[in-house]
Amino acid sequence: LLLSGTTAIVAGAALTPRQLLADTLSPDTNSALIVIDVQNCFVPGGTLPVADGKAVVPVINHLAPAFDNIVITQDWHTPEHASFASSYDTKKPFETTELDYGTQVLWPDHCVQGTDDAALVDELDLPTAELIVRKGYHQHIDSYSAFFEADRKTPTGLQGYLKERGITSVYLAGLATDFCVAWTAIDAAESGFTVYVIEDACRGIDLNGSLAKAWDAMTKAGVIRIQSSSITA
Ligand code: VGL
Ligand code: ZN
Repeated sequence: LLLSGTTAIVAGAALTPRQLLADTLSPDTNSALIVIDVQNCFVPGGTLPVADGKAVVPVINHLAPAFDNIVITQDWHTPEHASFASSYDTKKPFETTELDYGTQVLWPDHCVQGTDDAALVDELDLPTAELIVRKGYHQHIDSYSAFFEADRKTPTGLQGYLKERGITSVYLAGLATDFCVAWTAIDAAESGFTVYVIEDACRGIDLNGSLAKAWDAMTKAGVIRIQSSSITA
């Protein structure tokens, strides 16, 4: 954050003096809230529960009316997906393996297409959401990011959707901070969007220090860390 008089330059985007002084952000018609993987699998009772994961739901529901544009993502794996430990003879969940595209963390079976585990959390109340992006549906490629799959080459189409609709700023919320939120945030920044991650609208897995590493990588990529209290309609 470079402060020069009354204007701050954040990753190329100028915040107006009003936004700076009032310490608030007002999403405009060129902003979108991206709600990442708030699915039964990632909350307590699911197959890959994130501690306190359900706490993001009321925060996101409260934020939603401030946004003209809302996109939802769903982790959406095939049975026997390459990211499941159970797909390998000798692997246990949270170990890693080497795949064509690099090191892959192996997870418990989770978010299998069409199951109740993969459904959005019931209490999520986003009637105005325009698009649901599903990802991780290629058997041999994982996809934490909502923009590019783990081979870092295969696009999901989300960048085209947002750019074609004139979206320039994205606000991220959901699960998990250190995996799908972080990868989505970094890809969004690299794709030229102004990116805000709403910290209290996210929860992390924190596997071997992954949460601190993710914030570090997001900050280096120019992602802006904010709290939901900064957002006003
Ligand atoms: C996620 C691990 C595996 C996530 C998805 O949504 O953060 N994490 N699949
Ligand atoms: Zn997954």
